[in-house]
Amino acid sequence: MERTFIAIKPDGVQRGLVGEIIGRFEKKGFTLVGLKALSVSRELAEQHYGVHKDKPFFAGLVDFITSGPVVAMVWEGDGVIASARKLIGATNPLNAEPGTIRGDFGANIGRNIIHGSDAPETAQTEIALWFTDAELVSWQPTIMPWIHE
Ligand code: IDP
Ligand code: MG
Repeated sequence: MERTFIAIKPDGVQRGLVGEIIGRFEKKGFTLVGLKALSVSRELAEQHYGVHKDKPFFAGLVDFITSGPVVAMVWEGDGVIASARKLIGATNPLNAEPGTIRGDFGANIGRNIIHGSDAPETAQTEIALWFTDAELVSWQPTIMPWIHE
């Protein structure tokens, strides 16, 4: 079963959006298999955003993600990687559709509330970067036959 890495960034946590965001993934029918709140080290931030290290916004991005608590999660489900990106919305919240998390709650590209893996390879790398195997729980919600045929 496919898994993706999702992180509520410090702006989402500070603004009290943790419950709202988790609720959207739950109600969609995905399964929560990992969850923790943490202070992100600069080392973890720089590794996580390594692909952007030459971008002009990299330093600000690392400063921001290390500036307050982050809620890191792993969600499981058929097609969850691409579907989570749709639930999250466009990178710039001003371009994100209403009904998406960034579209409903964001107003600035540097404060876009949430991260989601963009492809199977990045999902695998990011899950391994943020979670140990022991922190992930494999389980089958009993309601699953009503969510997935
Ligand atoms: P994504 O989060 O939608 O995958 P990426 O292009 O991977 O977007 O960029 C990673 C993060 O870097 C974004 O979520 C956003 O926080 C930040 N970012 C991207 N582009 C800009 C920019 O032009 N200015 C400031 N921050 C940016
Ligand atoms: Mg990205």
